[in-house]
Amino acid sequence: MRYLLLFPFLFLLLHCGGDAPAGPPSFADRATARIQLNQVGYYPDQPIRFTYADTSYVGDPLQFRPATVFYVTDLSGDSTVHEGTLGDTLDWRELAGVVAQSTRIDPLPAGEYRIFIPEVGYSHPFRVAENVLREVFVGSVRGLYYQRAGQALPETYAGEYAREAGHPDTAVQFHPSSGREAGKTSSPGGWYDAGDFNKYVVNGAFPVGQLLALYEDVGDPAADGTLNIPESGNGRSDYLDEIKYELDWLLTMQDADGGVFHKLTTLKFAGMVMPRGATKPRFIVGKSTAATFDFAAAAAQAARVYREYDADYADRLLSAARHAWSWGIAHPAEFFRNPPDVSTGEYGDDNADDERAWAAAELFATTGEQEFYNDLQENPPRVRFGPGVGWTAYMGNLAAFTLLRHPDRVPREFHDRLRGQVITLADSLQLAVDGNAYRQPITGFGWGSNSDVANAAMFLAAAHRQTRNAAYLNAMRDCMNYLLGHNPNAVCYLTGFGTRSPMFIHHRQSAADGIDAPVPGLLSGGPNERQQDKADTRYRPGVAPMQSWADQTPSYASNEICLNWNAPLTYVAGYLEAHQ
Ligand code: G3I
Ligand code: 9MR
Repeated sequence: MRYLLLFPFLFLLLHCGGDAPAGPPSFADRATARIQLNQVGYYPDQPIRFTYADTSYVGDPLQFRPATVFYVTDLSGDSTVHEGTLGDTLDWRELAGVVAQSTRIDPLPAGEYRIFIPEVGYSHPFRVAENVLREVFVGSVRGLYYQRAGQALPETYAGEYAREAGHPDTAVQFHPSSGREAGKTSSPGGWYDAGDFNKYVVNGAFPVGQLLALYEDVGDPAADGTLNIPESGNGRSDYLDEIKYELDWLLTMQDADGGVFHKLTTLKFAGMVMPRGATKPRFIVGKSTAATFDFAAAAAQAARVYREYDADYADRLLSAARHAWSWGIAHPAEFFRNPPDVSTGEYGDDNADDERAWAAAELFATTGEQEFYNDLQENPPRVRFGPGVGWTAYMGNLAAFTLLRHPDRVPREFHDRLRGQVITLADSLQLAVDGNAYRQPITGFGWGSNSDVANAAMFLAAAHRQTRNAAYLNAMRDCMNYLLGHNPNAVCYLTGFGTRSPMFIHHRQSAADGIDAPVPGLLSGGPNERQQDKADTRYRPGVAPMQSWADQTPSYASNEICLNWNAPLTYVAGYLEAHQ
């Protein structure tokens, strides 16, 4: 124990030579990336899991020197509240690029702490508290507010990230691929998709569905006045107010025949400028089966959720959903590909079965009508998970989640079949979390891999809703630990949270606003072993899949932000907050 009283100064001597400077160590430059943990915090009943790893990427992990003892100190590092021995040495080089010791500590009392390992250093601080993810939830929803197109963000709501409006989108040209004669239309509002200024129906409706699922699963997670957005104080849920900003835009993308246009974009990506500075002409491009069914699904789901918020609005949404459904079943194979003169995001998908199942499920849950149930029998939801399943196929899971949410409507045999599929897949995800490096569920890291982790956690929530099995909730918490800092990059991937978070996201406003810190509450895409942006990005040579991430603005393949990456994070944080 005597060692503990001296260790801050011994640590400094060991690592800084000469006389230890007076006073406690300044931690800003003392926290080491070699001790990795959730940099935001843990619930009072949640074990603390941290990993000590050799992250000297260019070094040889086999030179890793295992440590034996660790100490939990208070925030100052001056006093010890717990000590223990580290876990066995694990060879995680193939997936995570490290040799490491992963250690579990029993839950700690509420407070602020650090981990100290002699000869290694201190971890970033972390909290133990009730509602420890509330700020992450609020921040992640506010991240969507910062994505509002066509609206100035005043300082009252956006603080230092206040900006002028860009992209009014009130005179948008029809591209020939839309099927409409040359002309213009008004399609204002909605959220920018990601680091770019474009708006895509597939990736607008999908995150809306995930966000509305949280409302259906836990109730209103952000009541009036809790998000500090312009609608705060209007007597309605701030959460639904914010989502309505996207829904209102989606409604403008429906054609007179019920079909839904695929996207609203410039012909090419804009430069890294502020919204106000991006003035190239914008076009309504394409009209697709996937966009139409995704729109039908989100609108039908919203018709349920907004019923009390605004009955007329709910009726309008349901009518639009029905109209879109009719067009979709009449045009089942209108698959989108960028026209030759368009090079913005594609969100192309040559299989609309998942989107159709999602639309049928939401329309059946909202209306109870046999047509939609019959279609589900012909095209049952495909319950599945894997790297990259996100915007291309996660809709099958959303369909299952919705049908399980309505046992009153769904015949028992169908309900129980879906329930069994969800629980079986959730069990495999939970086992993966228990067995994988850094206790997260994936072994393939593609574009937006952080959303794969969050989507897996959302899937675990669906099984938890059916069984109340705490193991699923614990696995969700492990996924959140990974996203918030328990990873080989030792980074909290949500901008503005934790101690070490992305500073150079691929996000035009953040790159152009003259403010060092990026817009907060945006989830970086995460490690991507394919490195599609390697012509513009300096990845560390030979990095393992889980390390293949670069905090560099040009890295759109690992460090962009995107609506369908924030949405599952929002869901998981909101669900965990509601089930502490
Ligand atoms: O579908 C295959 C799957 O079968 C395979 O197992 C998997 C292996 O990783 O790859 C899957 O295809 C990937 C596809 O996304 C679907 O996940 C492609 O490799 C991958 O290149 C593709 O990346 C997409 C990227 O655009 C390029 O098209 C991302 O998912 C998508 O999030 C991203 O979206 C962009 C928008 O276009 C523009 N706005 C920014 C946004 C985020 O970067
Ligand atoms: O900024 C664009 C980002 O939103 C897309 O996800 C990405 C892939 O489609 O493309 C980015 O734009 C880059 C383009 O693809 C290549 N030249 C540089 C552009 C800005 O980084």
